Amino acid sequence: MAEDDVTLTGSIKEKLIEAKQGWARDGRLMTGTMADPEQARLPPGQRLVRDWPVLDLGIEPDVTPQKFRLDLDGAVEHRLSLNYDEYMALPFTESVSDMHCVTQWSRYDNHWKGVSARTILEMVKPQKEAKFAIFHAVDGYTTNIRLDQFDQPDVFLVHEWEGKPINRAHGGPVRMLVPRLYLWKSAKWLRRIQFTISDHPGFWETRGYHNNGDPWLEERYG
Ligand SMILES: Nc1nc2c(c(=O)[nH]1)N[C@H]1C(S)=C(S)[C@@H](COP(=O)(O)O)O[C@H]1N2
Ligand SMILES: [Mo]
Repeated sequence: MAEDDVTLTGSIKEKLIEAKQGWARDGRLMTGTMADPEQARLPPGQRLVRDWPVLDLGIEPDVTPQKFRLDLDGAVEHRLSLNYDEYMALPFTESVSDMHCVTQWSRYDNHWKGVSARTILEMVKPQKEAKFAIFHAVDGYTTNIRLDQFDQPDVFLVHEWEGKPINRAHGGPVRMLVPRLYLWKSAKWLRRIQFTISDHPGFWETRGYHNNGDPWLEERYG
């Protein structure tokens, strides 16, 4: 696996992970309200920030273009394994979307550039039985969404934010962006998208976070 030779710095924030699991158990940050995304741009319990905070498990992999690899596999007709140049040769789309983190910050009007999920789907052609997309990252992080949530016009593999390459702390060179779900569903340092028939709850989903993560339904913990 390519991640074996990627430099990892820092150490896993065990204390932070335990604290967040505790919050999930206690239902911390829950307002108990719901909102309609058509009516309310800011989901319940969220507050706006101007800067983009960094959140991770304490390890920030140094994925250079030379070490970059992206595997698209699982229940698909065409498996693909792309290096950096092959990724950069894919058709790019620009988009603007809001992001919402379960730790209660939201940031509006982020400008992204990347490859749309629908372009990926056209290339790999999931089998009829495929129902989930599982994101795997270089730091070992995983997260899961349903295939119908992946197959949306605002879902992207992104490599630019506000006109600049996404930096290492935010998951560069390439991360996921699933803007209508809490940001923990948007894997940084994307290494693999696995299309599966059965669900595979990921890092936070198996530590008390909600399996779906819709901010307007306040699906923080589940
Ligand atoms: N690979 C990886 N992706 C990840 C994480 C992580 O620890 N590793 N953390 C998730 C969580 S909990 C959040 S809130 C967002 C934070 O993204 P940001 O640091 O760019 O704000 O990344 C998500 N994607
Ligand atoms: Mo998070």
